Amino acid sequence: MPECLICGSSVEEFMSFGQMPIANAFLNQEEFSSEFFFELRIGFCSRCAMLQLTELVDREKLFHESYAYFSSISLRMEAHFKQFAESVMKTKLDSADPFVLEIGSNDGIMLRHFADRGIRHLGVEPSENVARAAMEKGVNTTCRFFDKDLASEIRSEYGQADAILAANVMCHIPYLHSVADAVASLMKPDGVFIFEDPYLGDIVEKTAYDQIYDEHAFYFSVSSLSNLFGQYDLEIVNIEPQSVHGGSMRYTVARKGAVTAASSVARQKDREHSNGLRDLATFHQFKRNIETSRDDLLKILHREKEENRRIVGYGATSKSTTVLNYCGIDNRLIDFISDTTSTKQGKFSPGMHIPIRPYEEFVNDYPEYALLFAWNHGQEIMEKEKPYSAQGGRFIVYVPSVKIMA
Ligand code: DWN
Ligand code: SAH
Repeated sequence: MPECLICGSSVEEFMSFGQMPIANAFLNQEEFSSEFFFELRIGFCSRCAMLQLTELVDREKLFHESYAYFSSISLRMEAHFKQFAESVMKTKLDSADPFVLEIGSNDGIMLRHFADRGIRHLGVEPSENVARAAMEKGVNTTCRFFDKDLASEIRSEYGQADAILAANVMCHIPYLHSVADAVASLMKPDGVFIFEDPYLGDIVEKTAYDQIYDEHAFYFSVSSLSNLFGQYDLEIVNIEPQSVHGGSMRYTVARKGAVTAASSVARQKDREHSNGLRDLATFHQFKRNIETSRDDLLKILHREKEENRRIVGYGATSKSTTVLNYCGIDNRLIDFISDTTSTKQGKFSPGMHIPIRPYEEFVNDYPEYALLFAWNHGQEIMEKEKPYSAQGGRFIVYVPSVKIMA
């Protein structure tokens, strides 16, 4: 049995999604024959309640000079991170010359607000292309992977941080012990570490199995994270559910005893207990729900294709790589996937090799159906696509359940 990356106990591997390519490795035709595959497998540690991948891909294969995801692709995410930054500025930066560190700062979507106000900051971002985009916005960025060694270099150069921030990156780092240790040494005695990631409760409840792909080594709950931080004299002192990315949780971590933890933290842990998020049986049921979701989706796609309806994918998300490859959806079912990211356009989807086309091709020749891979941006997209719906276009969605929507 594989060992838990957090507590070393045995992990019960309850599901394989089969051979998978790298979720964000959009490719050209010449690269088809050398495409990299691994087995996407997932397991649950009953001892510390951590859901995790049991086969990991080297980080250099995932995060590099041509990383496909630019955070600033969504207006809603821009607004979300502006609010996040403003709440930190308002409540956590009352020292004389505060210093803010962000792990996984991508194209500067959050840190630019600190840069604009002249606040001392540093982004740690290993993917060079997105780091460059941040630097072009005036965001001070170091192009490295965050770990304990880098943290001690940062501490010598900048001193300890008032606030360490991270969004959708903690769950990407398999060596979380090094990160927790680094946070403990980099944070001021009264500093905070605030981070958010997709929440396990939402993933299970909504059968959002497409959150499972190579970059996401972990699927956090308050219970599993409390166990980790407890080992570094840190504790979760607040939690704030967020609606982004299909349901996320924002955690505020402080040194043990520095702040009184909000009662919502213990309450959420109790809720997780009663909702079965600490029980292996829940994940066996999750697997059955995933299989049903796949079967229901394939039924609709085949039925509509037999009626000669055109189906186009909407949003070449990382998540779509899991859905397409696990369900075996190829170019016979979907004509192309529309995406607004210029670096994805003209390429093909990992594994299934469906063409990625500019958004204008969707608008210029509306299909009967749009399979909504970017379902987590559903509200923003439905709003933008009123003209598509008005002329009879329909969305096929699969989270939280498979259905056709206007
Ligand atoms: O955790 C991660 C999250 C934060 O971002 C990373 N591991 C990678 C990435 O995941 P993703 O690729 O699933 O993220 P999104 O935000 O769901 O991607 C949306 C995609 O859809 C982008 O390629 C842009 C595209 N899009 C579009 O074509 N039209 C998005 C919107 C809002 C649109 O209107
Ligand atoms: N924070 C952004 C980006 C999330 S995508 C947002 O929420 O939109 C994950 C980002 O983390 C990528 O830009 C990736 O290059 C970066 N990353 C991955 N591993 C990392 C590590 N060990 N240290 C710092 N950043 C990392």
